[in-house]
Amino acid sequence: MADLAPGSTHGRIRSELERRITGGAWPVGTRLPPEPVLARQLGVSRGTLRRALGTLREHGLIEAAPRRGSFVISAVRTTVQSRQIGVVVPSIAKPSAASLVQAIEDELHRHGYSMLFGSSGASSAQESGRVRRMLENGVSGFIAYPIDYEPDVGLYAELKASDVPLVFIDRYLPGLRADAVVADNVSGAYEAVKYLADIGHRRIGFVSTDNLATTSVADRLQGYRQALVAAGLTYDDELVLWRIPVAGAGWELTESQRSENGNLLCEFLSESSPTAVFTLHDRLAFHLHQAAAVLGRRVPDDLSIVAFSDDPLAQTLLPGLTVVEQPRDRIGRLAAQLLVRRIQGSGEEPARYSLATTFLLRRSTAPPSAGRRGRRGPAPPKPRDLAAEAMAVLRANDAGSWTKPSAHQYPHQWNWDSALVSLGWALVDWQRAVREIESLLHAQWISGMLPHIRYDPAHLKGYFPGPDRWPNADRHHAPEIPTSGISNPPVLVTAVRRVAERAPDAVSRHALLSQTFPALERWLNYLARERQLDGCPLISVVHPWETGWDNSPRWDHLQAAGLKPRQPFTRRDTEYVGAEHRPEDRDYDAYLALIELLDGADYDVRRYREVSPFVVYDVFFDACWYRAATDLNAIAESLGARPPFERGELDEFAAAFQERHWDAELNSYFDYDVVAGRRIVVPTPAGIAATLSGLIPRGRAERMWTSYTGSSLDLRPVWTLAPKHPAFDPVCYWRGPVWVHLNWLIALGLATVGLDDEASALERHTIGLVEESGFSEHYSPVDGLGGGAPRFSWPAALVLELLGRNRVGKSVQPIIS
Ligand code: 2M8
Repeated sequence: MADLAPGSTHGRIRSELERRITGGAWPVGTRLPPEPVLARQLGVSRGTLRRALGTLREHGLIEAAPRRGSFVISAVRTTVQSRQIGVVVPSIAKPSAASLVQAIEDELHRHGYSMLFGSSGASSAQESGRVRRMLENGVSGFIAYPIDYEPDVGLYAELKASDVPLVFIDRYLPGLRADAVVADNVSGAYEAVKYLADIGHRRIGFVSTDNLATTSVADRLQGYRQALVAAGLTYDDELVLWRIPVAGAGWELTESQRSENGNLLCEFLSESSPTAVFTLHDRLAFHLHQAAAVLGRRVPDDLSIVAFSDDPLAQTLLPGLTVVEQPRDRIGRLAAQLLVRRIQGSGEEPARYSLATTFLLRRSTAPPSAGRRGRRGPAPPKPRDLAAEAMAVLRANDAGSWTKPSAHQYPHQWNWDSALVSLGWALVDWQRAVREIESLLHAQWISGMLPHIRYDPAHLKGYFPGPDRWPNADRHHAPEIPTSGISNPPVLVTAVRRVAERAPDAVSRHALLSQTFPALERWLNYLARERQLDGCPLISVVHPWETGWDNSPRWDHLQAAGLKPRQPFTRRDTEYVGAEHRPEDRDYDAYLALIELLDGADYDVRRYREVSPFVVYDVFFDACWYRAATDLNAIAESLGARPPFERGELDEFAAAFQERHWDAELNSYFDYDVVAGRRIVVPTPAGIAATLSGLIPRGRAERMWTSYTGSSLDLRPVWTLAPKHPAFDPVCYWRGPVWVHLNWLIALGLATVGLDDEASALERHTIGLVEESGFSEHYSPVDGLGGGAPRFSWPAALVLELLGRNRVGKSVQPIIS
């Protein structure tokens, strides 16, 4: 396969030939050596050479004369681009393609472009053949509708790598960062299925073709599952038929396929007895309609049918088919506009556009008749809708490619929030979980540091401090992605591993792991190398916000320094949340002053420690790092790569962890103040949470947990400061309240050391707390009442995660399935 990347063989050959022409070695009029000779001289295949020659032709340097070869016609490269666009679709006969292509062509024409059309059939060989031929003919970019089974991902990756403008339509290739314009398949399917549930159906089926890895199919299935959850129905394999093969290239079915499909559908209707079915597209609805007729079932009296609409067939069926209409005209037009913008050099980040669908209610749906509802016994009990509420919170806080922790109080992307929130998304919309992770990683600094906030430039007024408080940070990250200058507990690696476990298929799993791996490795390496002081392998944490436990009494020693920032400031955090839930002004003075010191040291921890009173080894942060390193090693192994952290390095870290954090007298693990050179002995559950590292022996973990429960009186677990401590405050932020994400992490730790029953009990309790008090930022351990910001993302995501499996660590039964 010809390599198209600039630093690639093709790029090299093209530059070499260009140099000969522009440098005068081949003056205007020179006839180039015949292709086989030139290919041999340059040591490349003829395919690669042709591709390079094609580009030179595009640039106006050479011209091909029939049967005489290629001639140099100019020594100056012209920038005139071809006004032709390549459009490839599986088949023009495919109903979903025809109107898309029409819309694309109209729009391209409006912009002065014309279209070269290719039909990729059902084979990736044909797909890449068509694309390559078009490239040779000098198209300026592509709009591609990838084939249903095993599209040529490598080919499209090559196009991307060579900066050939590319926009996908209808579906996209997971893991490939390219523009894509698709219907909002998840919401469209959700709306249809939710409608069926709302009119009383309890046995709602889904009929699909077998290309579940195709994103449009996966997303419609996802929407189906989400609607079931929202309606309190349980996903039932029996009600999902996905074994129907995609029709051939000409969209035709052979006689035997027709009867085979008919049999499958009849079997499905008789054995699973759905009262309503949502179909992947309307041709399947049409066949289903026929199968129902064969069985003597009437639509909609005995069977309601809704389809995702692909073609005008929907309007011809009697009774008229209720459909989710795809905005095909808008998809085609937007794809063409985007591509033209790309060709004209727009530097926008690649984006995925999901265009809203329209639900068209016709006559193929009706409430289930009493008789049929009774066929499979009584309707399931009215479900609790905690999962639906949780999903609604996530959706409300969804900023597109990341989730705000809460709508007003925290309008940006937070590092450890997003990491944990991706676990919830993974259950309701796996691709969305991947986007959450990707957008976090896009904010990575050149050094590998992954900042604790990725600011949303549209909401800078809503939160203090903004990027202007980290002025020198600008030099360390991509200019268009403003960030803070500190990091967060590295729970992301563990989250990525879990999200990968939930991948819809092996290809997506591999794509997620292989694509995130390098960035995750750089982050852990940054922490292990750039945050080391005095040869100690533990991580130097430079700011209370970096720990995530902002105003925990673990950091009260900072107050002794009486820090004040140079620049004045106005807090915004108490505008939305009562001051009693928030840190004090003097805490903010210290936070801002530390930022000034850190920024002044240009984020170099060694320079910073010279001037700062705050450098700690946070027991929980260190534990998260160790867990992340072992998780990353496991990811590497699953990818067949060499584990990045060697045993020796991990052992050294483990030894330092025990030495600095374990207090044998108090039988617990504590933080360490690097500046004062002593342990910080404050009774919080940070040491218990550190069990997630796998570094704490079971006996010690058990004793810590028993001592915690023993001193917990009747309070809700897990308080963040012992109630006997003078600073205990049940409503103030990190000075006592219970946090759902911390409970989740502690349960993970308990399960890690084998305290499974304790972990389960804590998980159950946590779900109960949310059921009782909603999705709050935190909860009072005294009465369980919610505090801080409302409708918070991580309780929503983690409740979904907890409901979605039986046990931490031994996951696997998603609620939704
Ligand atoms: C809280 O921290 C931010 C600063 O990062 C704030 O108070 O403005 C903490 O609870 C932190 O752990 C959390 O990640 C963040 C967003 O939920 O809020």
